[in-house]
Amino acid sequence: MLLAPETIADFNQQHLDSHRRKLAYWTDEVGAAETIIEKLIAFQIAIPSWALGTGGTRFGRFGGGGEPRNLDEKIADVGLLHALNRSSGAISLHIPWDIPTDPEATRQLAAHYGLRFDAVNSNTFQDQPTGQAHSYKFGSLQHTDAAVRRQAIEHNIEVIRHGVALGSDSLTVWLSDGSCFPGQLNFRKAFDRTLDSLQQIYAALPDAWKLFVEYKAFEPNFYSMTVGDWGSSLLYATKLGPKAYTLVDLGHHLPNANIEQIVAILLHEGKLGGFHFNDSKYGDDDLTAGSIKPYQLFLIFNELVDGMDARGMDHATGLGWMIDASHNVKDPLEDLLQSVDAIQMAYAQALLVDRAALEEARETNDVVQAQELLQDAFRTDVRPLVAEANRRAGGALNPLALFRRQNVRRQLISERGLKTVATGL
Ligand code: LRH
Ligand code: MN
Repeated sequence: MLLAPETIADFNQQHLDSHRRKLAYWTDEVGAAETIIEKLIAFQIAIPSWALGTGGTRFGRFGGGGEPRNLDEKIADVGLLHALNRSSGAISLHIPWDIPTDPEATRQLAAHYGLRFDAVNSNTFQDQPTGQAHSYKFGSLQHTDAAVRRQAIEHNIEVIRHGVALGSDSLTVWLSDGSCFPGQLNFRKAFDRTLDSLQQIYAALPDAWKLFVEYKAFEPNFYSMTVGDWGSSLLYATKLGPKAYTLVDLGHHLPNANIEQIVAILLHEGKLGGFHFNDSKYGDDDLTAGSIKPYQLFLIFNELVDGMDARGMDHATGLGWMIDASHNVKDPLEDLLQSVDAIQMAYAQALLVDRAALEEARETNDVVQAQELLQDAFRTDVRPLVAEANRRAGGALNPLALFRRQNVRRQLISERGLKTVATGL
């Protein structure tokens, strides 16, 4: 056991006095503190099974050692994150990178760490070395060849079967389909073929399941993407039916897109299914959430709290909260701890916003006051609340500091070796 509960309790005991001093401001001054702490405890973020190693880029990969060699070790790593912050209580699998060969054993192992399975992800953006008759070079669900579309549809239905065996209740479909050059693709035919293919996948969904249609502006196609923006994703999800929703990956937008406005409208339409949280400066950089544009992450949560309350949605269970990241220069587990922390802070700050005063400022066009109300919340240090939520849930006051103090990576290297490479990105 890499992290015994006593180790966490000892760590918290050593930091309790300074924590209590910081928390005092909150519990004394801010009436909402208790509510925010309870909401943070309930708020669980799914960890991607494909982001537990050092993916690198096409220019190079600089592994840090001790990477998980199989699904069981991946579940153990997510279990470790969850033990540290008690906010990573779910894992999102990617098939075939992480096929659960013994789903019941996998389910029990996950339950042992307090984990459930969030959305399962299909993969028709790579050709598998074996067992795949047709190439996805020119796409999958859009492909001009019905046999290729059939193969991709069958794969998605198989992924649903894996998900059912694990207790998941949603499928995320991200398509790399599109074109690299003008003239290459008949956009209308590609749309119709993709819709028809998605309809066959939709028809295979169990009753209580959701289908998340993830859009992306570019990469690996660089002229058009067949599900290229929120509008096309919304169109597919609307034409598919009530179990289909859009999925917002923060890195999948063109530069300077107003993602918080997109989120507000999709939520208002009842067609927002969930998120792939990360951050980016240029493209789909898959960087640590909140590391480049923390104010944008706050503004997104501000729209989420506003819109979910307007629809009476439960914050913790109403949407799919998932991270999608890949790592080049950071320890994958440290990076994920930072992302969960940033998401918790953005959520806590959004819960601080005085919504009645904000609405009044908006209705009276008091632009300055509206900005002041948002920035007051964003400029408020909510870290003591996040730490207290972690502590009350049995986690560490400072998960990253304890991860480092315990030399977890060195322990993983001694257990798994320096050269292990995890499947995924
Ligand atoms: C595509 C994407 C998608 C996943 C993949 C790992 O860029 O965001 O969500 O399937 O990354
Ligand atoms: Mn994604």
